[in-house]
Amino acid sequence: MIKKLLLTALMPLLCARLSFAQTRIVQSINSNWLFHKDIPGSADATSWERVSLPHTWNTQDVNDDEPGYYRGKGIYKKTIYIPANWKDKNIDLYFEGANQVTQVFVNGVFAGRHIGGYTAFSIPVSKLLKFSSDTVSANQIMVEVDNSADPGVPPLSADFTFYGGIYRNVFLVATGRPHLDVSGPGQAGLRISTPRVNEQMAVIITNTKVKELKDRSAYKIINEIVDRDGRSVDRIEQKLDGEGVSVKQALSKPHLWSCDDPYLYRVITRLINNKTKEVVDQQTNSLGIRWFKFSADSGFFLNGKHVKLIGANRHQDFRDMGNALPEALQERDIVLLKNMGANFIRIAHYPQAPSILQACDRLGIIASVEIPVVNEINESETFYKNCLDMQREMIDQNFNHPSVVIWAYMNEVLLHPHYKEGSKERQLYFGNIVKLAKRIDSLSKAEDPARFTMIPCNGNFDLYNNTGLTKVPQIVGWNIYSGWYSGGLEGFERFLERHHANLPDKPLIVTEFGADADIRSHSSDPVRFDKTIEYQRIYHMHDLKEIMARPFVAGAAVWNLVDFNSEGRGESTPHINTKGLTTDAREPKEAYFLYQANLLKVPFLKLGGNQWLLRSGIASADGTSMQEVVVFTNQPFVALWLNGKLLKKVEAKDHIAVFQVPFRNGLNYIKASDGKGLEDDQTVKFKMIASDLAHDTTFDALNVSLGDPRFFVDQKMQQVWLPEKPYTKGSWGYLGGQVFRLNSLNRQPFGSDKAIVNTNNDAIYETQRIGLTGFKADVPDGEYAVTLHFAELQAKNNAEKSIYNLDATVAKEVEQTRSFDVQINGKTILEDLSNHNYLLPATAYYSTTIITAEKGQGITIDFIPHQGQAILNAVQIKKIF
Ligand code: GCB
Repeated sequence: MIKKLLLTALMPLLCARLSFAQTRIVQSINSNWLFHKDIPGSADATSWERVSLPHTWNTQDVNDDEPGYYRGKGIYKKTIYIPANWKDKNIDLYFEGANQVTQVFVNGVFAGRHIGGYTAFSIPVSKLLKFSSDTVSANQIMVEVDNSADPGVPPLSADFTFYGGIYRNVFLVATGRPHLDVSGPGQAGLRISTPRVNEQMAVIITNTKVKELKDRSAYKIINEIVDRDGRSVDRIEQKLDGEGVSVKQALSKPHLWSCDDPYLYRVITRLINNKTKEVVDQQTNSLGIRWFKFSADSGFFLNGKHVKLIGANRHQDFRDMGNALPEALQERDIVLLKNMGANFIRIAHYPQAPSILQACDRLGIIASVEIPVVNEINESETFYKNCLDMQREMIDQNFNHPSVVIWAYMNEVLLHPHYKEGSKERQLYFGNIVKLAKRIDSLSKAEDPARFTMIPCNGNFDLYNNTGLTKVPQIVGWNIYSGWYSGGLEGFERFLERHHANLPDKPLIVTEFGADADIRSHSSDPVRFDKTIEYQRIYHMHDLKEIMARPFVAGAAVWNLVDFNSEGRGESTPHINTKGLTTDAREPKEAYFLYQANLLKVPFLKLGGNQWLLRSGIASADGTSMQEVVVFTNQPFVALWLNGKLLKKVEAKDHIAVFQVPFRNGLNYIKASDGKGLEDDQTVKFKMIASDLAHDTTFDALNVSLGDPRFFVDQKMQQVWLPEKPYTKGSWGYLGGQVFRLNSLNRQPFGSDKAIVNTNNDAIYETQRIGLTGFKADVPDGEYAVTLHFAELQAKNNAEKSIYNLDATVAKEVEQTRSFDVQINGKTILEDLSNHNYLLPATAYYSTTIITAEKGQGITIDFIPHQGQAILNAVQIKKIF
């Protein structure tokens, strides 16, 4: 013991004697690049734009009304200045990621190529650089990146945007000679494993290579493990037997890494010149000591203790930034996850920025990482090779992260079977998928026997079993969307039970479950596909409860932590998949609070409706309007105050306390409290619509979305669109007709999922009333602007299809299905409105008319059909004076 203490005390002194002659230099070269798209013959091809990395060229075009985005080549160039005294160094360019095929040229000479958009790569450039006797010399770097669709490179298709560009950091890495293997700054090139760990001891093995080693007897390795306080806890010197180095160390009573206590040591590997004692090269890696296992019966165990893995998937893009995110925004997502109470992330569908797993290590989030083989494969050796290369690169680059416990591959790979059902080709295709899965799986096990492998499958249980795919990995992941893409919520637990009964030996993770929510849509009667915040909350409440109730479910990851771009999607927020627990700008939705209430160990209380601070409704007899307010909490009781008065105290059920709140016109101050000091408050602006419109001298505006049971809030315009209702005397509403329903799929309670061109308020246009004869509002006398909104939802020509749109069609040509006149207070204001003029498929058309309402006549809108049925998507009545 004394000897050990003495050694520990002396260690800094021993180290202090080492001099750091020519250890590696790692510096980013992100700023001041020039860029252009390489479109032959276009103006873009010659004019250089000044950009900094991370950069993508698709930030704008993924969000416009045009289908598709630029998938082609982009050229980057930059002058780098290399010091004269680097002449004898080994110099690499290290790319953290560029999508998806990258070629690098130095001073006009080809330097290297990398295939795949999501793993890092090093390009050796020493031989191509120019040196002069000046202090520095200019060298030209040119990088050609191509994100064209390529049948040999996964992903072939997926529900996310394949942004092109050098969208992660680029570094110059210079080492002396000889040097430790270089793969990147502070990672890979060196693998640390912990083959034996328990509470008493840990065996730590560091494997690396010494490159360009001429005389092995002249050098040695010193490997040192340093604790969090900077104390050296183990140090070992080792002679070199050759290029390969394997250093074995042991720690007694190691401080274990866990989700609650993510303790990290550092491993410092130094290459020392025996004679001069100089440190020739040095690498530092973090080390988390833990052991884990998955059991098919009882789930996941970390350091011998059961841990239910609950978290989310994460896509890497951000609103208006594409996938080119600075470090701070990468890390912010892991903090978001941690603050949610989560302990798990599925990094899907591709490896992400190094800072993601670094943050997981630091914050104690368990991770699964996977390569981007999604939906389908290409049956070619090139494709197979690229899959295997990606898996190898992914494992190599992320090997040292204690947070990683799973290497995954092939998301929902049987989704696009390419060939006809029952055909031989299809059978062969499935066979090839299974063969490839086996190759990837055995590569993973050979590269890293300590981690588990996983395939995330979609909800077709029989298909994945019958092909034999579920037999290949150690863990089966299921993406289960019961209550969203299929059936009712209860299908979820049936699916889980089915797995357990049929695959009793396979650990199970719910790799995806989720429901879309557009933060502008709300409902007092939420249903599947309505995309309301309330349905998303109900969906997650249900699934989370079922996940928690089953010990055999090792873990689950919500789809998705964040809303993300998927250019091909339509729906109410075109190009955005809104299954996030936050928006693409990371504003939390209610479901995020639901997870906090369920998972956080510290007392938690949060008012829902954070995106519903502008409300509207119809006054009841006492002048108030009753609407639901929910509070998320892990405390037993919640009291709610409205405008300073106690409304009610209720018991929270399943971590939610529900209140009916009588809102009054204007500002409503709401406060929720657990009675023990936890409080949350919000001010809701309520726009009251009088029940007796005719006598409402304060009447201001009425916005109604026809065919729609939801509220739609437009924060920017400060407008709330009310659900439709039939006309009643003294009030307002439609006359006749029915709610538009999709005849083909008939699975939506209302509306269409087409992206509507020419508007940002797609939801308003996606529902409509058809065959109505009129709309009436008994407003007081005055001058009004009446705006009618239309979009043709039924045009028949279906030119473009996307499986990711619930209603999978976008019509290209117009076929005449209807024509009608519109009159307001007896005056024809739209004559022969038809598909041959303004009513174009999935295109917003609106028109405002100024109307004088006098002698108590109010506003009456009549629809007079000539062909087919009249339609109305929305109406706005605004009092001017
Ligand atoms: C899935 C896919 C994921 C999609 C998601 C969805 O099953 O794995 O890539 O984004 O469903 O939202 O449809």
